[in-house]
Amino acid sequence: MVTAVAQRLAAQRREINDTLARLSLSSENLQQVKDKMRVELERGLRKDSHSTASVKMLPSFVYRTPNGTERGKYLALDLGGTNFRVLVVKIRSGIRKSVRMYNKIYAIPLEIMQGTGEELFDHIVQCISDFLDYMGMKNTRLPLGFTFSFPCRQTGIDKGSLVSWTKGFKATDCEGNDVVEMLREAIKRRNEFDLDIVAVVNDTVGTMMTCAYEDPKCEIGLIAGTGSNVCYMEEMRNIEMVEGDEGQMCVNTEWGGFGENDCIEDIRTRFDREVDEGSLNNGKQRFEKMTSGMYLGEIVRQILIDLTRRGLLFRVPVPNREVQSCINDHVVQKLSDRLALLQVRAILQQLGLDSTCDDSIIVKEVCGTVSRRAAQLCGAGMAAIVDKIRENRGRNQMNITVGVDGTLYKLHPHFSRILKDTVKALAPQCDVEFVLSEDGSGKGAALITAVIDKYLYAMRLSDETLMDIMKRFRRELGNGLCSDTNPTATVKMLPTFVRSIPDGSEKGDFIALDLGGSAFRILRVKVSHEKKQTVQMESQIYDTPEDIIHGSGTRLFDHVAECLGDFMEKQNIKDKKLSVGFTFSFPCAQTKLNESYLLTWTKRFKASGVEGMDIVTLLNKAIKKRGVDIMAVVNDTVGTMMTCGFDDQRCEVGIIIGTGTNACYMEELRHIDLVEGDEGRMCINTEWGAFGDDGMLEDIRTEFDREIDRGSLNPGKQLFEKMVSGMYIGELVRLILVKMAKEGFLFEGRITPELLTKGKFETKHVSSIEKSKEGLTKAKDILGRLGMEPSADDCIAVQHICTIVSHRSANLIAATLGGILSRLKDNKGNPRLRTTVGIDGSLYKMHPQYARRLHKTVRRLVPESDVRFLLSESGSSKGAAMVTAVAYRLADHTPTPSCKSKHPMSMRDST
Ligand code: 0WK
Ligand code: 0WK
Ligand code: BGC
Ligand code: BGC
Repeated sequence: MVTAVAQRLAAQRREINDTLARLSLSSENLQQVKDKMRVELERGLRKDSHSTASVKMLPSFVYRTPNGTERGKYLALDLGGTNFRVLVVKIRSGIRKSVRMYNKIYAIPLEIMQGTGEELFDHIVQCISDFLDYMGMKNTRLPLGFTFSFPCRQTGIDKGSLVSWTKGFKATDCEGNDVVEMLREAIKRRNEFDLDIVAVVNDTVGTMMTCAYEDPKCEIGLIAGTGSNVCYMEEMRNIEMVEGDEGQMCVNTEWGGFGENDCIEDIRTRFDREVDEGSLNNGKQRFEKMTSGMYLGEIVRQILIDLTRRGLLFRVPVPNREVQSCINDHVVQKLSDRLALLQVRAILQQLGLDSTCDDSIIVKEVCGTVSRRAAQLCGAGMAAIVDKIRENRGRNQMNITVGVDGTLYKLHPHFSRILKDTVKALAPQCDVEFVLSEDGSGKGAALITAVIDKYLYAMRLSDETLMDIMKRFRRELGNGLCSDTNPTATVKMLPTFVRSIPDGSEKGDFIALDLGGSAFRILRVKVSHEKKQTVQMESQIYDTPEDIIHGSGTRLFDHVAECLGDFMEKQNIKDKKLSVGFTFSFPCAQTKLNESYLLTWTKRFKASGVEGMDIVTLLNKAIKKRGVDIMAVVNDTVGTMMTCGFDDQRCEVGIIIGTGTNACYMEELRHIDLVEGDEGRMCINTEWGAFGDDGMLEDIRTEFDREIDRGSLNPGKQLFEKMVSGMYIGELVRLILVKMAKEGFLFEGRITPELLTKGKFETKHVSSIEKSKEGLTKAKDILGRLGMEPSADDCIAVQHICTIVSHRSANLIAATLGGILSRLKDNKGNPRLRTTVGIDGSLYKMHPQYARRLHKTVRRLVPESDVRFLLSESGSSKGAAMVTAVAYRLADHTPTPSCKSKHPMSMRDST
């Protein structure tokens, strides 16, 4: 009897051992797995075999690990592990180097994981909204790093299309789509806040960055959690899917797919195949299904069912599904632990399984075997990677650190040790240290955002900062208007003596000169009054060669006079006595419509002997009574406002965003101390280009802004203009490109003399590079013409930099315009302001996104206003003619009480 029982038990034992033996891997097996993994790594990197490789080796566009100089405040999302987390991360650099984080965990219900893509991303945005509310940060526009723990084919740091869902996710209409775009669209749909998604990273990459922040030797990221994956720093020369051979890039291996080409069928068991068949993505992620937390429990369950069916376990009959739903990786972890058998039985009890002591031993053994195999397989895979890195560097010995995260690694009692032992055994020439990531990959995502943003961070201005700039500017408006503070005010608030916008009664035949923008134009403007008021214009553009605008004032005005002579010749109006409206786009202290003293040159002009002089006198001297009469001098902003006022009576603000930048608006006369009188309004030329000349913007000016100023014709002046206007934006981008190239972030560190030459990278280049469709090709062409050979990702980075610089310009102008709009609203004492802003200038007109961004930010900063932006189709000269017509009418007929200037200049004799 005893012998029969013992024999039966021994036979059963043998059967169980046989079953478990198939899950036990010998060192030969593991060596083979390592070798096969190595082959698949290489195949994934090579162009010719990439598409069929089971290990996809996806470029991450992360070129280096943190170096402690990162700083700033970032939002981060962490999607794809057990928990979905939203985080805010504050990074300090230098002596106070630190990272402080606050996060909130949100559930992703199954119906969302497996619903539509739109529902999933709306859910994500809802969680962000809740988090921002909770943190009181709804109006803060922070850069965001998005940890998206699924295989993504990236074409840039902020562009990545989902290859296929893994783990428990299966949302529709996502695979093949850009996950950053899907998130952006969801944010737009919610229309509650705005975020700058700067980077999308895999959780392995985020984990590597998080650990590398503490340990610079960390160049590998491992996730052993719900899913399983690794990334590492590969040599660019080996990554054939990305251009460039210099330096390194982090590659997301997606080793979970290892074996999808049947290369590990020899070690896959029927239990593995059953788990695969029962999964959401049959045939996919075969390696993951043998190694990660989501599946270990399932493998154990399959084995227990098999053993039960064969009468080797739980001799009491147990319904399959029962066993299915209750064994998951947590159970496996518990059961593999040093738990006393009683406790194992207790757990099985909880799962509704009556078990004997033998059963518990067998269950514990099965769990141990399954998780041991998982750890060994990961160890074999890791050994392949560390050995590849060692060989990449041609070293015999190598120390390296692996940053690790994931519940399986963290919680399983033996997993990490077995993995480490396997690596040691299979890669003896590598001394591999495993560092557990304390803070998850969200921190890493923020660090990546910071790395990218290291140079650009300071250029990203949150709404809070913009609001603050708006307030500062608003104060400067007041200082400029008040006679006590005007002398020290940076925003000079220059009276223009234009008292109203066109009222439709203007008429006459005028000559308009338009000097100071990118083109010097002379126009003939006929304002007639048949049925309705119409304006006819003929114009001609004349050169303003460098030697003229940098020569003497006499030569400059003689040049203007010559051009005028030539124009009048061509117009056959030599003998006609015409009034001239002179658009002179520089800061002038006007004492009356046709007496205007140049305060200082700006933009490209630097003619001597003009600053402090009345330019009408200078021009008159040059034209020597050519039968023309200069009736009015206007700033181009004023001309633009008048031109737009001709079509829209509500227009009371004029803005130029061109070579230079400036704004004017209709101010209440009672507020203009520098002009007598309190009735009515007068147009004020703010000269906002000089905002910050007193150091008021030092907190937002960057090293690049300082470099621009140092290299300019007028250092220390027009500091605001130098941060935002067309004359400088191209140069700002060039300086950033040179800096990032010098630091090896771009162009593999190579810089041509052309790119090192000031002014070679123009603002028109920025505009064309930001064109969504052909922008990247343009970048290649433009840089190619500067002798550069940019890689595809260089072009993406260049486009990104152009976007940041031009976006800052639009945001800053929105803030100063916001200051004017809020003043206009207060002047009118209305709860809501309805007004029109006339606008002109090549940057605003040519740049593909500029206008949209400006309008959007104005709406956010000044919500209590309805602003219509009216583009001036015909330039400021029509407006100048309008002013001249008004001046002419006033000069002729009833003298309205002209307001006398109290400007110190007016005290001078205007001879
Ligand atoms: C924590 C990381 C997250 C990653 C997760 C993986 O912050 O990005 O996806 O670990 O571990 P799991 O939660 O899947 O066990
Ligand atoms: C066109 C206006 C002119 C103004 C110019 C500014 O007619 O008065 O100076 O726009 O734009 P920019 O040519 O500097 O881009
Ligand atoms: C995904 C990887 C991810 C890993 C760990 C896998 O299913 O494909 O992108 O890194 O899980 O979360
Ligand atoms: C000048 C302004 C002008 C603006 C736009 C600035 O440099 O100071 O007077 O309105 O450029 O052309």
